[in-house]
Amino acid sequence: MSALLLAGLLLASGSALATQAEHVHASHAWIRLLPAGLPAGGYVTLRNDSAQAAQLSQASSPDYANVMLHRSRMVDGMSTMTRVEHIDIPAHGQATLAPGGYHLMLMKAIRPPKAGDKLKVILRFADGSSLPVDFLARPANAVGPG
Ligand SMILES: [Cu+2]
Repeated sequence: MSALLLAGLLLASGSALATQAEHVHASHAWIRLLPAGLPAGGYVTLRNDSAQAAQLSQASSPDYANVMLHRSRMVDGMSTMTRVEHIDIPAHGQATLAPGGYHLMLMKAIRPPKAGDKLKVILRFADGSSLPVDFLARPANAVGPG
């Protein structure tokens, strides 16, 4: 087998084995800070450029003791939120984490963050791969990434 052919085979198998984290691209990542140590909401758009669905299964941050995946929804006219096990990112599609829907719930800040800070969140996918993302901290009255 020629060296060139071998290199081609290795490249082909490499792309087939690409992790979910390599296929998912994060944008518009921001955190809404709330006063008095209340949990902060983390929001981000996750775009999947793969032909395979990806699944966000966990998140953590060096700046918060605990990060959970949550979903807000209206039940009988009241906004409630529940913990979810995972958030699907369809093949060639995206998942939008935004106020009123899916979000990261960041609890117990290790140092009190302030607006303008960049906070690192590590997103972990169903295949075990992980993607570090910088989130911009915004004040309580913010409605978007600014
Ligand atoms: Cu929540």
